[in-house]
Amino acid sequence: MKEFQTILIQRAESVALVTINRPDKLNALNSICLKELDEIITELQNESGIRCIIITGSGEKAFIAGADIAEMHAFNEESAISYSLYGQSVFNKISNSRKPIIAAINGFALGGGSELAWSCHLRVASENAMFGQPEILLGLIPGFAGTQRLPRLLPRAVALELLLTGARFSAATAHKYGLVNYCVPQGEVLAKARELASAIAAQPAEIVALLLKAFSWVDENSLSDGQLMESQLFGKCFLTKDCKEGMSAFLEKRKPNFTHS
Ligand code: CO8
Repeated sequence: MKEFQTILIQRAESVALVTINRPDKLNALNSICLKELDEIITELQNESGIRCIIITGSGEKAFIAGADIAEMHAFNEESAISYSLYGQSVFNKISNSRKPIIAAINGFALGGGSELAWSCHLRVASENAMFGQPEILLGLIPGFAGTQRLPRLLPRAVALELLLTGARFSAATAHKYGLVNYCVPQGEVLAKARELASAIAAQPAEIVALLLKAFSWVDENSLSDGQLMESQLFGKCFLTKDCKEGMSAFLEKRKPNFTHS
């Protein structure tokens, strides 16, 4: 298996743990890191033994403290656009993943770090996590879709205030806004993310993929188009073995034995 420079990968019980590993730079995302994240997400899509993915940051202090400012400092307009487009494509790969991806946010999640968290399907934060889109304070706007995803997750005025002021906000506030599913004591974030991942990994994988596909259309389509697409995907459930197994098990008053096929 491929060795990565900036990413650690552990696989256990159908769950892959991807750790952004630049603790001396608070896991800031540089171009190597982004490319490796791109590669590992693609690789994990194709691993039949993996049914859920967790992304976290190395150490107790940071999830990801943003895009690497030292690297961005040398950008011009062209390279900035191209890096932004590439980052967006990697984060889209995360949000369009057919396997659920959980962000385990264990500290600072700033700028690109927040944007990565917003692109995950579910988010678990530790009480010491600190969020924010501080790009404005650096003379920037978000480039990894923060201007687009945050207003889809929050009331618009709240999102705009956060983007305009660059204010940091705590995990408790993120939880109050509904931005994170859970806010847990420091040190327990991975355990909670694993608990959630195990519960999801136990579900029939093909059906989970269909569900994520249906869910991903919420932002892009009208209710009536979304309903049409849902019907198509509902039909596809009946092409899987697990669909028959799930309903047979109910009728036979036994637990389903899903084979993820
Ligand atoms: N980029 C590069 N290096 C970083 C970053 C970063 N985002 N964050 C921290 N570091 C480095 C520091 O430079 C320092 O390195 P060194 O020891 O070599 O000087 C090391 O990590 C430790 O950081 P601090 O000493 O600053 O630690 P503190 O505990 O004092 O502070 C903070 C922690 C508050 C998190 C502080 O480091 C900070 O403010 N970091 C920057 C946060 C930020 O502004 N993030 C947003 C960046 S912009 C962005 O993400 C845009 C995304 C879209 C890009 C689109 C591309 C075109």
